[in-house]
Amino acid sequence: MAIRHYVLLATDGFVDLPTTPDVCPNPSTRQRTYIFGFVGGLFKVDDKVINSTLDWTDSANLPALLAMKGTATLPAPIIWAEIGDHLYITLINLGMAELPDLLDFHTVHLHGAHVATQVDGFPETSFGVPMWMDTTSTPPNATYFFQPEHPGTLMYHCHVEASEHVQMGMYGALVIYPSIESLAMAGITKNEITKQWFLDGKWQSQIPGTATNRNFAYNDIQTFFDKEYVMLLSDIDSTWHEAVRTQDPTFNAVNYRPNFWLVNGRAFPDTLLPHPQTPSPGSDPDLTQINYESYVHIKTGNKFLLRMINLAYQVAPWHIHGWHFMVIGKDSNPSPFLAIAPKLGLMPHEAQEHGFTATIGSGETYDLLLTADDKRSLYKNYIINGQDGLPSLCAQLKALQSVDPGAIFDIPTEPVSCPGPNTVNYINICDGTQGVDQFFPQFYPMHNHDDYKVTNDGTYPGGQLTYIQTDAPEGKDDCMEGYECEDVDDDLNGD
Ligand SMILES: [Cu+2]
Repeated sequence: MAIRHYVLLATDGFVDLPTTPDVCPNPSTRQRTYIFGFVGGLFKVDDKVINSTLDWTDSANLPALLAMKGTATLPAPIIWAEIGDHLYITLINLGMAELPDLLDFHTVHLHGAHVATQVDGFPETSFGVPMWMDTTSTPPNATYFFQPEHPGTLMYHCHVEASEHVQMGMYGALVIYPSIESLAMAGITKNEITKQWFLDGKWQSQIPGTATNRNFAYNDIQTFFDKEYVMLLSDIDSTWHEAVRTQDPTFNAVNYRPNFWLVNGRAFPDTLLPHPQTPSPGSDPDLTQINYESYVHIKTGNKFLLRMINLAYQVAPWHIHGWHFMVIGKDSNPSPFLAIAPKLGLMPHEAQEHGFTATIGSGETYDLLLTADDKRSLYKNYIINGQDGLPSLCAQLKALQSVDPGAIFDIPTEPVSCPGPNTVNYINICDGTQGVDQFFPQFYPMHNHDDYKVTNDGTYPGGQLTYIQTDAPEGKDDCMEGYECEDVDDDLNGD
């Protein structure tokens, strides 16, 4: 159990949205869009100060806090905690750099949290935090408190004039992990000496010794994941944003017509770039636990969790290529099938909710678990050698390339560095220039299946689209015949 204390500062800022599909777009082609948002982040964990600048009670910090006015980010910082933690969020209202006369209150509503109404952040039934006017003294503030009882994926947003403040960008992800204690109550334990995980005393060899309680989405052994990604969806009507910036009273919110669709605050192709809010590696694990990266990068065999959050004003049919997902939770409740299947003696694939498109309404969250199954046993022979009288796909691609070199697309590999990102295409991979396997990496898109939302103001591709890069299985890069290598893993079933 920890006391985790965040400080959020409400203010405004701008985002530069891409208008072309170039992976490293020219700054001159970007559309500058006005936003509201929160800055700040984790202040303290117990007595350990993470970011001393956020100590608003220290008058020496007042200039630095004031300098954050106008620096709003999209989305707001991720907030996370574990079951049993005391989560505190102090809100300070910096006011708007662009609109100094806008004296709106702000709040923090922890969407989906079982909190008392006093700290629910709905101003009409509680309170708002007024703007910091006398900047020679410490800012007015209020501290919200949340005692998380259930793991899961939630969100937070300002609830003042929510139609406008949410659209303007005052939102972020809220993630609650199981604790060691909550896992133990579900029979899930780890021997810290042998680094083995157990369920009701039975060794779970599929869970690596490096896993922690934060590799589980819920208090259920089936919710283990190797990697996790937040996919926070939102949309923007840039006409509305401009009307707020110019304080044009003629804009009517019921005429909402979005023209940009975002994943973690960015539209494709920015979704492939390193997220500006990700701390540098090696910094405090309290800061690096989870981030807003949206280019999913995994190894074959990994289990990866997509924490889908919809803060858009439109329903998002989220479609994932490559594999079917398993719905392990919705709105921070574990899927009932997780408990039912073992009782009926069924395997997960026999009694779980699976799919390839999740329809996510505004204010909903879904926890989608995927396993990057190895496709080599079914597909590699055809692609490399040809089969059933058909020539290899590699030979077909070379024929296409000779007709039009542009027909073979260069795919930016993660992490994408600009300018001059590394790219591969399937001619390179067929030629074995990516290692001896001739099959990896693989790339799968995932996107909003209202495909006009895979545009930036009508220009395709853009919007709510990102990729999953899948590399060869761990430690088997030099494995010539992949499916034979997989058999080695299958021997480790722990029985
Ligand atoms: Cu607000």
